[in-house]
Amino acid sequence: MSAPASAADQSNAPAWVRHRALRQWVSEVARLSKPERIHWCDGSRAEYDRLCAELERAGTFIRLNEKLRPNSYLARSHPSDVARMEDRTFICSQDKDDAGPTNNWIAPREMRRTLDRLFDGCMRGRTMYVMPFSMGPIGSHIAQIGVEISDSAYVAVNMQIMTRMGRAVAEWLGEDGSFVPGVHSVGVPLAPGKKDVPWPCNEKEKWIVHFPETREIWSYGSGYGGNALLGKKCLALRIASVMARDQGWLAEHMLILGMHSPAGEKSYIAAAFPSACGKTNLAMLIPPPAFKGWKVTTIGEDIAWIKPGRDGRFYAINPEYGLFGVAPGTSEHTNSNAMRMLRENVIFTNVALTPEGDVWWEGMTEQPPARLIDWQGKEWTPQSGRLAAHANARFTVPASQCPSMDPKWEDPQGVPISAFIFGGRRSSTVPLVVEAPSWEEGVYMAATLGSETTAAITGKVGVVRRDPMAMLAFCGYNMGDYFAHWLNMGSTVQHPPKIFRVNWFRRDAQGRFMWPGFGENMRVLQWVVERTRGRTRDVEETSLGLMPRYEDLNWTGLEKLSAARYAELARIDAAAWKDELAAHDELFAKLGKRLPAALDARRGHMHQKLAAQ
Ligand code: O2Y
Ligand code: MN
Repeated sequence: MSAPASAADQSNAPAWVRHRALRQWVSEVARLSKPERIHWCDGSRAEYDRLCAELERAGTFIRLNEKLRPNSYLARSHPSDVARMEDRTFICSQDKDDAGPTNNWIAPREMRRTLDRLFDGCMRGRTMYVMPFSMGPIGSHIAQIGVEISDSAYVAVNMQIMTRMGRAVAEWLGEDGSFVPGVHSVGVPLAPGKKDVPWPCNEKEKWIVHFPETREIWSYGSGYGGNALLGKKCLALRIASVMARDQGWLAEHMLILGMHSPAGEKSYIAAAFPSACGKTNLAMLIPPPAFKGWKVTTIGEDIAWIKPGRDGRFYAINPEYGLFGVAPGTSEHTNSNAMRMLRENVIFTNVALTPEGDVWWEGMTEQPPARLIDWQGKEWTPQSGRLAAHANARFTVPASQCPSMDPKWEDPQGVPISAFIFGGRRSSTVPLVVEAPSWEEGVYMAATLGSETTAAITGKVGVVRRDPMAMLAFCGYNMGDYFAHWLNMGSTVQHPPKIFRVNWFRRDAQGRFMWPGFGENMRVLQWVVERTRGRTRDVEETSLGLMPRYEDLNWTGLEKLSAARYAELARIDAAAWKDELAAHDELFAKLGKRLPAALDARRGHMHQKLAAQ
């Protein structure tokens, strides 16, 4: 039975929406934003195809060659709307200290006044799409429901790939289920008779706003990725991190992979890396031929929600249903699973178009094609002296198409986690792999994670940015409180995962990468798994933690990586570490009084150990 529509119900909800408060909220947003029509997304294939056809007619989508890339599209964004915007992202807690010094903050009352102004009439002339979605398998005790309202059909089709979205979620919500509301507008009302542009966005104002206490998201002015697909960074990380703090779980910027040994043992690892460190490649790793009988499977490649299980272990799910992955650098050599995943049913954004109607991006092939249309729609040749695809060009694709997906990737109970890995892009200082001797020391390692920036997100290249747990841009509350939460979580389970730090990106004096990376990372992962199973007892105790000796890693098939080279990869340079610790001090000083005393003490301890080295 559907709730009877009251006079105030202007939500245009279909009968399958029985949730009175949801209808009421949609009516309120409609009254404010004044769309021409309201469409409730049912999540069907027919709806997806119809919206894609509309996007094609509007010039937003170019349909790719059906033979080369079936059922796939290319979208080109406005040049001002190409990435997440950290400087326009706000955590509007009541108390500024609850957002903390690493987040942008505006008082909620002031922010709501601004939003009232921005959203008043902002959807005029447009369709308002209402999208009930589930982050995680519908009904999983680890999953959460969100409802996004957006005036962008591009967002609606991307949300259908990225989340479990539509009628089934509204039905699961029933009459009174709880959900996180998110409102998104491209911020370009259409005057009567005015023709739309292919990528509407507001060139003057962009806002990505979170109210952590009331668990709301408002996004204005951008149609791109994490700014607009509100299930991903906004809900699954910023809002979920607050829920996780309050409810005793973890919402993390982590991939989850499965390690399957020739003896039939399975272990799951969750790993956090800042953006642009090859997370997707690691999540889909193909072991080198020498690792006969080993298999790596994928549960997720960006976000993990992790809860204590009854058996004293942490259990994790991937809350997403698709991937919004970075295209440049993806190739048969770096990630052949991804290349297979991208053969059909893909939305590409800001990649280049070939004369045959297929896509191309830097790194896809060794030789670029002789002619292309670049991401801005201009003629391109290898002599043009500019990128053909934008550095942050993306693909949106169903996770189910990834050949390495684990049979348990949709298990509502999640998978048990044996190890956490934290890694960054560091050309010096940080050794290949270090195991933390204790949970507390692991939290210190994770909290002080640093990574060199790349052009894709910041525009600046090679500057070390502290990115605690790879959550700097995604933690919805005070980073000091987040560290305290991590410290506490270690004692909520009997068997907390071991914690490791890795660095695949160390360079030699000539500036060349010293570690081959990609599939060869399997050598480190195997050691990690063996450590979690208590197999390799002999390790080197160093001032940074426990490290494998050369003979502890499996070098079969990579004998050219000599013991001397490994020694360089594992070297602890005391002078560099002095500077590194000074950078940790700077981060901790910034966090001030909310920094847990245990981490401050750890820092003192490390100073002593390194000085004694
Ligand atoms: O620019 C964007 O909106 C994408 S950022 C992104 C997308 C997928 C996964 N991770 C990230 C990230 O920045 O961590
Ligand atoms: Mn990410």
